[in-house]
Amino acid sequence: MQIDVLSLFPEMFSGFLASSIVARAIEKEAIDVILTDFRSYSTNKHRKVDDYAYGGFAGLVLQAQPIWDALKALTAQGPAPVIYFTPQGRKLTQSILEHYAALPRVILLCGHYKELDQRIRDMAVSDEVSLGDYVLSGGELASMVFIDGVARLQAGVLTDAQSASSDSFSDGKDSLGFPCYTRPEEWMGVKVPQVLTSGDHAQIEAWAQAQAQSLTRTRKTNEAASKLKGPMRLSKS
Ligand code: 6GU
Repeated sequence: MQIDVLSLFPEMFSGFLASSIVARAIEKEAIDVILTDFRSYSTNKHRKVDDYAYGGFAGLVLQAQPIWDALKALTAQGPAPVIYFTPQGRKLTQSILEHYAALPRVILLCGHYKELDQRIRDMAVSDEVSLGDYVLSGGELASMVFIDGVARLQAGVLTDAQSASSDSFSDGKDSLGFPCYTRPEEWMGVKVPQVLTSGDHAQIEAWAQAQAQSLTRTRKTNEAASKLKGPMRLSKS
C-alpha cells in the first residue's frame, strides 16, 4: 500500500515512521510512506501557501494552487482517494481503516492551523476524516493515527501473537477488551482473578466475554461515570 502525505510539517513524521509496528511495515514493504511538503509547489515568490479569508473573517486560509499542483503531480500516474483530516470530517472508525487498508494507494492531506480553500475540498478531496470532537493544530497527528491503523492491518505486519483479528473493534465487534494480567500472580497484595489460573478454558473464555461486555456497557453508556478513576493509589506501598 502506498501512502502519500501532503503536509507543511513533514518533519513531524520522522520519529513515528522510524518506530515500532509502522517501521516494521515499511521495512517489510507492506506500506510505503511518501512525504511531500506542498509548500514546494507554491508558485509564489516567497513560497507562501496561505492568504487572508474573503469576507474579512479572522485567520488565514490555505490556498488552492499549491495543493492542487501537488495533487496533480501525485496523481499523474493514476487516481487515488484523497483524505483530508479535519475536525469537520466523519469520525474515524476501525471499519474506515479496514476499507482504506485494502486499497493500493491513498493520499493524506494535512492542513495546519487554518482551513483549506473550500474549492480544494469540493474539487479534489474524496473523504474528510476527524479523530473526534476536539481541536488539534493540524491534520498531521490524525494522519499518523490513520497510518498506524492501516499499517497493522497489512498482511505479514503483525506476528501471530499480535494478531489483529482479536482487536477490540475488528469484524465490527464494537466491543472493548477485557482486563489482562501477567506475572507475578500476586502484586502489592492484589491477586489476579482466580478464574485465570484455574486452567478451565471454557470458564476463562466466558469470564473474558462477560468482562468485555460489562466494560463496553459502562464505558459507552455511562461515560461520565467511567471518565475519572482518581490519582494513583501509591499509599499502599
Ligand atoms: Cl483530523 N484535525 C484537526 N486539526 N483537529 C482534529 C482532528 C483533525 N480530529 C480531531 N481534532
